[in-house]
Amino acid sequence: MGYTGFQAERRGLEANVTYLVGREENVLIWEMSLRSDRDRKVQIFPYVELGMMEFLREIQWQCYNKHQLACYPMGEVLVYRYGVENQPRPDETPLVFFAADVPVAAFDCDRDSFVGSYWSEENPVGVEQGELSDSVMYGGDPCFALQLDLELAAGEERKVHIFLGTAMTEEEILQTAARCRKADFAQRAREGLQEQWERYLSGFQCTLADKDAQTMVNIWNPYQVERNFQFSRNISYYATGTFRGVGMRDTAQDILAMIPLDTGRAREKMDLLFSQQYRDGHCNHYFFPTEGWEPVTRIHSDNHLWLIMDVYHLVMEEGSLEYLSRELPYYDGGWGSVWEHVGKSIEFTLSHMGENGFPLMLCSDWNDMLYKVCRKGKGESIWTGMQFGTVLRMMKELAGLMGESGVKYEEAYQQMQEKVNSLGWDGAWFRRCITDEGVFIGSDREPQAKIWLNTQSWAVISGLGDPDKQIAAMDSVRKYMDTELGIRKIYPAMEDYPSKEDPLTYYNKGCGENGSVFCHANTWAIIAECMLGRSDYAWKYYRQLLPMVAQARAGQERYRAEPYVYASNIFGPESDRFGLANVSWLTGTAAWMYLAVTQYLLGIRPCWEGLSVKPCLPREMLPAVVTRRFRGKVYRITIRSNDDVDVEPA
Ligand code: IFM
Repeated sequence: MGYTGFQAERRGLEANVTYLVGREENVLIWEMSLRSDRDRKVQIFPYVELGMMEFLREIQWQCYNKHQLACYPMGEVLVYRYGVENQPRPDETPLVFFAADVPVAAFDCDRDSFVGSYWSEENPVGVEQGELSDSVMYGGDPCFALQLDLELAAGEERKVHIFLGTAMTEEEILQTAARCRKADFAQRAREGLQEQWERYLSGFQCTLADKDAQTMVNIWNPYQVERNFQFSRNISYYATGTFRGVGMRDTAQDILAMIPLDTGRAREKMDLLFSQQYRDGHCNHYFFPTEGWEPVTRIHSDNHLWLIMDVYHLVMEEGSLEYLSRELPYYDGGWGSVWEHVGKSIEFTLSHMGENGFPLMLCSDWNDMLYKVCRKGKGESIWTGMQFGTVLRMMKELAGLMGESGVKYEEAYQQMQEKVNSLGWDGAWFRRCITDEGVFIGSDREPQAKIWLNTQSWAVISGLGDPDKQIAAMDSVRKYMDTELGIRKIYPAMEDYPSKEDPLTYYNKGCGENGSVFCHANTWAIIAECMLGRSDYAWKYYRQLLPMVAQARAGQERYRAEPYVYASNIFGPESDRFGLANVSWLTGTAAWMYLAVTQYLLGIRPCWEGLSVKPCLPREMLPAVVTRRFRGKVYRITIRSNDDVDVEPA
């Protein structure tokens, strides 16, 4: 885990390169090993195209900003200095360096000198000529290129290390490069990484009959969880780091899956999120701790409620109320304990109810697209009502543990229950929201977008739906929304709804928010089916979205995403590209899929009294064995059937 390797062989010369970042230094290590079948001279040209720290600057203003760039040698180390005057945090803009642990025969710092005017990186002129020109660059387009001349004896294996790193000063660069060049540095970095991942992944391991599921549970799903947790939606192959920052709702959900694996890291992120909450209980929507930019202050009806889920899960994982008394700042001044913070979340929703008794949508709920139903400030979210119900139950339980009365939470829950089962019920499923004009969206009476997945699954998750309605709603999901590649988010997709002039969405039919298989929302359907005890449906919904299964079923050319990471969505049947997976890596699917399989299908859930084990697996998945770290101990759990489990210290 945590490294990438490439291998090549040509005319008797074998080359392997592994790239990794260890824990000790801010350095990308390139570990290269070479072996030749005969004595020969080999030249290596490690090369890096350097940018301007922010890609937008390079696109918009390269012609001017290039005046502020410098790239030059310091002994055998190359250094890149990016002019910092316009950087958001000038004091934190580092120098970049490039070094090797073998003698450097020559170098280039100027990209034109290395690549050549009108040449390309496919055939750089420096490589063709077999000699770099020792170019320096003060104003222009920078690069790092080294020329390493080696002599290999037949059969000999030679290791070469190259280091691409950052440091604040030239002095620090020299010190870092010296530490990197020590004989065992790369090996220690590799071992450190291995230990780190092993510690993380050993929190939950399973043996399952379904080996695809086992691979996802043991390795790739928690790996994706970690990447999401680390980067929020800030960087990926898709998101660019320019506007998404740390999203309140996204990050609060990412935290849910980090809690069982590393409560320390989860706590740190929770502290950060709570510092974006205002004294009235609402939260900033996105913020930018790395860039230091102003946050996006739009108020959405769901953001502040996700925080309660984090707190509840953390308390149950730790079996301690200690985090509730932690004092944290409010964004608009003052401090409060975490218990006070979450109390404010509840108060905010209670004081922002619409005229039908559901929470005001404000600037949309979980479903981004709904911002259009509430532009006049009157639109209401039935789904947020269900999310509210879910966290009210958590608050009631926490209040009991705190020795306080939970009556106000119970009363609010009952009021919401009454609304959900009357106004919220459409006859065969639950409605989704109410527009400013009082139209119920997600109703059979409407011509399009008649049924929405989230209000069916959350009617079960919140427990708000009457028992017969919960079953009817999830049956409607199966009847109208399920496909062989997952459950659609809405059905039917919208074309000109509510009107051609002002449509609710510009997404094409079957794409993204408009009727794709939205993988994140599928996770809640799995959980809901588990809560209803319907293991066959739950497992079907889980298995059909395993990335390797979806890819195999759709066909590689149709699916076009990695077979080991969850994608945000897959184009639905109403698109002519049904089966095309989009936005893999950074999606709330990772965290919730992890919860769905570990806490609901395998059913291993922390609660105040200890570890509750209530699996919901179909017969063909039995038996299953899990090891789970919990409150400092490791347990081995054998699931022989959903009613026959053994828990013993591992
Ligand atoms: O909930 C959102 C998320 O914040 C960003 N991606 C889409 C989701 C559904 O609209």
